[in-house]
Amino acid sequence: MKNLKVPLAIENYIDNLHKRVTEAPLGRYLKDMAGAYQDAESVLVEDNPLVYRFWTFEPFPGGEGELAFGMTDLYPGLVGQEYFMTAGHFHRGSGGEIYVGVAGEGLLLLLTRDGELETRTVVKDTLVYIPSGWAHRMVNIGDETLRFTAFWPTGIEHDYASIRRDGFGYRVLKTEDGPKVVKCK
Ligand code: S6P
Ligand code: ZN
Repeated sequence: MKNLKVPLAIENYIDNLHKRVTEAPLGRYLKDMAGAYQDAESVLVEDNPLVYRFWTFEPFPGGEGELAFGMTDLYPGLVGQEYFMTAGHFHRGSGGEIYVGVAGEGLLLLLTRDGELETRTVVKDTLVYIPSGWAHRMVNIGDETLRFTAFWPTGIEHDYASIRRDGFGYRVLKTEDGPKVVKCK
């Protein structure tokens, strides 16, 4: 068997995945992604909240056809009317991904480079297939931490720059009638 530095089995993986992947999770604070929100500056005057943390595991060496995986904890919160969300990214070139909801309630935004949008609600045990070519951003529309696991091909590059530059085209706002997806002007 190839000597991949990857655990072949993780028992009770929801509780243990984060202990078996990157030693320290990556934390994204509001300041790291201020441009993603319409009204980050007014929050940053007072506070710089931790929006989410994520752990990733890339098998090493990760030859073609291997899989990377990870887990994200996206905290509940608002920036103005906008829910806490991930930065979101495209995969450069080709490469799909699978998200599986573990806890909480999320809305996954999927976007093509032509601006076509799809949304899917993600709760515990929801599996979403993210086709190659679609950017993905998770939004926490619930009151508790949204936890999801992700599986994607090794060797792909994450393109954050496109979303940072062009935005996602849509915002998810908290309203009296629940979450509302609005097109950015
Ligand atoms: C990687 C996968 C996730 C995200 C994580 C954080 O392909 O989509 O592990 O990296 O949810 O989101 P983002 O947009 O900051 O990478
Ligand atoms: Zn991805």
